Amino acid sequence: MEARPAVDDAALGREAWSVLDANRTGSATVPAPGLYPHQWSWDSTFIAIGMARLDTRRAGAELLSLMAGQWRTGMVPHIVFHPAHAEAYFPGPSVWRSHDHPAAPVEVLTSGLTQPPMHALAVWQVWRHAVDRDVAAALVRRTYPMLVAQHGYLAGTRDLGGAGLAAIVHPWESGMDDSPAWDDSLEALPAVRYSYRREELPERHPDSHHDRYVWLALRYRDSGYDGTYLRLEHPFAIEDPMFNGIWLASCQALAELAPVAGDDPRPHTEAAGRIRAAMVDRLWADGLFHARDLHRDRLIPIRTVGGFGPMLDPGLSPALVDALMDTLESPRFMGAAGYPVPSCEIRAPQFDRSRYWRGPSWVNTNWLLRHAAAVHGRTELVRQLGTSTLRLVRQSGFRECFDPFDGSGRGGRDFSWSAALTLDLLA
Ligand code: 9WN
Repeated sequence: MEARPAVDDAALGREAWSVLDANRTGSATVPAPGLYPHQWSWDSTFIAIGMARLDTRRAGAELLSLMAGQWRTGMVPHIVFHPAHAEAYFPGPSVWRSHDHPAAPVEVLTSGLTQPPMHALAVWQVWRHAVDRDVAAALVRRTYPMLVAQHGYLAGTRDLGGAGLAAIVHPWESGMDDSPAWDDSLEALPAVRYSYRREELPERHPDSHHDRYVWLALRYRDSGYDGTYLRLEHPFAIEDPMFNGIWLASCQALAELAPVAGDDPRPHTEAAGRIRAAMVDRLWADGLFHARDLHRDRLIPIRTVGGFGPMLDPGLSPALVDALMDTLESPRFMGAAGYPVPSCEIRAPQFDRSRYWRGPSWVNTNWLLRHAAAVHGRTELVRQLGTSTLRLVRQSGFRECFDPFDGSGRGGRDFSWSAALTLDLLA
C-alpha cells in the first residue's frame, strides 16, 4: 500500500481544496483529471456539498452550471460536456446528439440519461451549511423550480412500473455502473460488438457489458429519447433502491426548501410518503432493499450498498432501520471489512475487492450512509463512518475508490467527490 506522510486536519483540508481547484474548469469541477473531463451530475452534487463548507458562491455555481444542462422535460442529464474536451471521453456528444433533440438545451451539449437525483438534497445541504446566507437563499429560489421539474419528470416519465417508483433505464443512471446487480439484466440483452477503439474504454467493464451499455444508449437515443418507447420497448428497466432512496430524501429536502422559495411543502412530503410505501412494498426482502427488474418482475437477489439507500428517509420505520443496521454491521458488509462500506456483499461470488462497484469502498456512499445514520440518530455509526472514511483518504489520498480490506486506493487519483466530501467530514 502507498505510504503517505501523516497529515493533520488543516493540512488534509488544504489538500482537498487544492484538488478541487485543480479539477476546476470554469464554473464546473470535473470528477477527475484526464479520466472524466466533463461535468457529471451526481459528482457535482457531492462536490457542491463539500464546497459549501467554505465557499457558498462556488458551491452554487457548481450546481447552476450542471442545471444549465437540464432538458425541458425536467430531466437532468448525467453528463454536461465541456466543449474543449468534446470527444475525450467515450461516449461523447457525437454519440448522444443532444443538439438534435428539441427538449435539450441549446447552449450546452449533454448526455441523454440521468443519474441519482441528489440535487435537492445537495441544495438543502448548501442551504443548511452556507457561510453566506444571502447567496444560499438566492440559490434556493433560483433552483427550486428546476428541482420541482426534475422530480416531475421522475414521477411521470420514469414511473415505468406504475407503482410510484422511478426506474433507471441504463446502468450508468444508477451511478454504480458495473454493480453485479445489473449482470443478469445485461446478460439477457443481445450480444453485440462495436468497433470503437478498445483503449477508449474505462478498464472497469468486461467488454461484453460495455458493448451492451452502448447498445442500450443508442436504442434510447434512436427512439428520440422517447418516454413511450421506454414504457413499451426499452429492454432495461430497474427500480433501484439507492436511486429511489435518494429521490425520497430529495423530496424531503424540497419540503424543507419550499418555505424559503415561498411554496407549499406538503406536495413534497406526500410524494416522499408514496415513494416510501412503494419501496417497502416492492423492494424489501431479507433485511435489505433490493433492485427490482421490471422486465422479469422479480427482485435481484444480490445485496449491494445500494440496498441501504432507503435509510436516507427520516420516515423509515425504526424496525426496518434496525434490520438495515444488522445487515450493515454483519460480516456481509462492515463486519468483515477493514475499511467500510464495501459496494457489494463480501460473501457474494461476484464480490471483487478491486473492481469499482463490485467490491471497493467509496467516499460518496460512505457519506450517504453516514448522513442516513445521522437522520436516524445512530451516533456511533455516524462516528465510525466519518472516522474510517477520513482514515482512507489520509492513508491513500483522494482516490476514486478503495480496497475494503487494506484501504489501498483504486481507480482515478485526485477524485473530486473524495476531496469535497472530506471537507464536509472535517467540518
Ligand atoms: C459513467 C464520474 C462517473 C460517476 C459514476 C461512476 C463512473 C462513468 C464511467 O464515473 O461512471 O457515467 O465511465 O464509468 O460509476 O458513479 O458519476 O465520476
